[in-house]
Amino acid sequence: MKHTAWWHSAIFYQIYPRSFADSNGDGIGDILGIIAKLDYLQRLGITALWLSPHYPSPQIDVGYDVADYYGVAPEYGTQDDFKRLVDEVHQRGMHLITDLVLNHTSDQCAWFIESKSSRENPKRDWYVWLDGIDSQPPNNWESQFGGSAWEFDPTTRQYYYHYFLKEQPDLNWRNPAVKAEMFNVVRYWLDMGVDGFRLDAIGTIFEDPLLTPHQCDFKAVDLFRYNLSWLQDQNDAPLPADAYTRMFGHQVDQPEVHELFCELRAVVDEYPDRILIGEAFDPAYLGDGTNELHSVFNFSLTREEPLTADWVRNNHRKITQSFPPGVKVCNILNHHDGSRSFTRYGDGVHNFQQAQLALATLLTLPAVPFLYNGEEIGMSNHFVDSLDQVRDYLAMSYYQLERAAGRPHEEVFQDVLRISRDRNRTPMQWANSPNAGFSPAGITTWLPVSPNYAEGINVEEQEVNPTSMLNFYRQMLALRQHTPALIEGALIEMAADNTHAFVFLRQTPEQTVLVALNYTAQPVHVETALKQEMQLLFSSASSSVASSASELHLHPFEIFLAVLKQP
Ligand code: ISL
Ligand code: CA
Repeated sequence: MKHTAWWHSAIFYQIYPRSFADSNGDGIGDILGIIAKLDYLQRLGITALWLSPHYPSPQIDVGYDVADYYGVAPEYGTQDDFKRLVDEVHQRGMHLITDLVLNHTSDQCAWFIESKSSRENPKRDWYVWLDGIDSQPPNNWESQFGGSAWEFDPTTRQYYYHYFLKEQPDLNWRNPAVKAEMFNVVRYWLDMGVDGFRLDAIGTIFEDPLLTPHQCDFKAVDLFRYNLSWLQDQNDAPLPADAYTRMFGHQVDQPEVHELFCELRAVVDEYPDRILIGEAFDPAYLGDGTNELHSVFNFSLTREEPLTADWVRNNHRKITQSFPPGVKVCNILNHHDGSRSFTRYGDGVHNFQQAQLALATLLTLPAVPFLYNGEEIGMSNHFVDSLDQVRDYLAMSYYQLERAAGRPHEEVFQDVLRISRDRNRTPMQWANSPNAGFSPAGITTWLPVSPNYAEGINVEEQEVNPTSMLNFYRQMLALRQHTPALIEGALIEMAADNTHAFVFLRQTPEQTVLVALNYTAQPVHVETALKQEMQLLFSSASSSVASSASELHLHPFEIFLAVLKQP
């Protein structure tokens, strides 16, 4: 019998631990909180979890600044709590992958504190230290979060390199001791039973050893400015498509990463059924399909504007052409870095239906779907009220740069709200009660709770409402898991030039499913040339008028699935 890897048929759910469930009422989510919600997740149809960083951290980048790779953040719980989480997940037949931040540590990590202590310290070379040139940084490289990528250390009078915040110094992966230590970390968590890792920012691990300066007439902060004005429709002078490459090209995607992935894969393969999923969209990271990463994220499916049939179809074609056959890419529309899709894909009138379509898209394409906590109840972006509530230092970095450039507070703060990833990281809304049931009444949660929990955007009320987003998610997840063609079937396009609806078959030797997704507010008529009879699996329209497989009459925003009878 063919052995199908567990993750090929998985539905993943990202838990952002700080915002998921607070068991001890301190305003911060924690591991016991997660354990208490595992039954909820299982009933939702989730089969695997991705946990954002759970390590001790000063939380300058909400855990993506790791201070101790062998520990558990005390505000999240203990090692025993974490072990219990792994056990409880496994007892339910689910899997758990954790986040592994390889590129950088926190500046509070013992390794960096040692490295920084003197030029002679044995760990000096664990990070990227260089002399300045005429009291200037070693070159003009910038941090992706704005400003120079080099920070001067007055004690040892050298600069260290940081691709992200200055509190996130980059490790020197050309030092074998760094690699050995990190592989220890990997074995440590695999020994504890985690089923694999989501590899953070893996394109950034190596930099150009020649330190070639970039040739740009703009700064990293201009990329933020540009994106903001584009979001507000103020700018259609397109940013050159290669702007990010021109800015950061020498700081990312160096060829040595492939050798490293081969070694990392060998470590992970010492254990049965463990996986590596790279936070990157590059088929090259998969090696020959067996020797580097197991999968990467299909970030190019995500977009700022509502999904369209052409967008999804073209993305599917692109994936088919650029990824080796048989590879399972990971599809994702929501995560902790991006604006929530309920807001992003909504036209302001049909957001609910557009969110349902987005889920149907994720669950019917040939890929491994990843969901993000809160999307199952239709959580939307929520802005903080004032600067002191901002927790995302990326946004604060932008704020400081813009203020230093002389722009007024009020104006820059409006930009900060749009940039700040806080908008999509607010606490999970469990109930229509104070603090949305995330924390007890009267507690100040680490980020403000969105007030729309009182308008039905909460788990408790949606549980008992048959037409809620939650029950739609539950129904669609179950449908996918009970329909083998949606998991393993090949995708065959139908009506390939229809600009309103994406219509396709998912087909295995045993089963053929017809999927039709109408991304528009108009009814659509589609002819498919299919001769078979069909049996309805699901329609989001109250009275589906699709009469036969050869002629589909789709309602506005309809999601339609049917099994074709074998001729
Ligand atoms: O969040 C982004 C910009 O808004 C992304 O470009 C992000 O910086 C990039 O995808 C890498 O993200 C990962 O590493 C970062 C961390 O801040 C992100 O939360 C994490 O997903 C540094 O560890
Ligand atoms: Ca807590």
